[in-house]
Amino acid sequence: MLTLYHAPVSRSSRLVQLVHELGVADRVDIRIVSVDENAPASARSPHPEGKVPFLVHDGVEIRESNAIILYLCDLFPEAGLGPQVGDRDRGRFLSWLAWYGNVVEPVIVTGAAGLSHPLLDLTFRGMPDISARLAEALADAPYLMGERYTAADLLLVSPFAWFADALPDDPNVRDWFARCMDRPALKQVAEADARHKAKAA
Ligand SMILES: N[C@@H](CCC(=O)N[C@@H](CS)C(=O)NCC(=O)O)C(=O)O
Repeated sequence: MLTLYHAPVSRSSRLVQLVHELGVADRVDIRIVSVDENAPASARSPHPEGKVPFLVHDGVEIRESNAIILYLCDLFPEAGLGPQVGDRDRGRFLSWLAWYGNVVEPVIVTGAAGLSHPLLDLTFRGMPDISARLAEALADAPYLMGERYTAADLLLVSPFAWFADALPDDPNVRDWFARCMDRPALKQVAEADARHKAKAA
């Protein structure tokens, strides 16, 4: 049994999108939880830090968006949203997922917080390098892995939906952003999230 703990309009929205993109919405129990620390414990995510997304598969707990994405893409390979072991593209796919967590989120979050320090630049580089990596990948292809949309696109596009000002000023990157934002599964999740928010208000 698969249970995904989700708080509407949060980092877990992209995991709900993935469930729809994979075509397995009927196989995943999506439980709406609160990440408000004042909410009663029974309404909060069972994640050890109270966060979302959080996936539980037959009692096995999986944390962190990129780990959950990889786990689901491996569990449901038929959808072709992530190259599998043995595929030459697997390494590139894993690199995008890890780069997101190890570099992109820290750079975008520290930038939004107005923080700067030489050690941050040394460790993570910064937006110019992120822009260059994306522009390079998208110069000759519509998606990060080439001709096909994959979960790497789903993940890497997500911070720019929150921080539109951070979107690189490159026409191919902007076209990629528009293509990824136009996914029916993304619209479906946005509508469902808005309904939950309205009900909770
Ligand atoms: N690196 C984690 C971040 C998860 C995260 O911080 N989620 C936020 C929601 S956007 C959360 O649950 N915040 C509540 C809290 O920190 O207690 C991931 O990508 O899964």
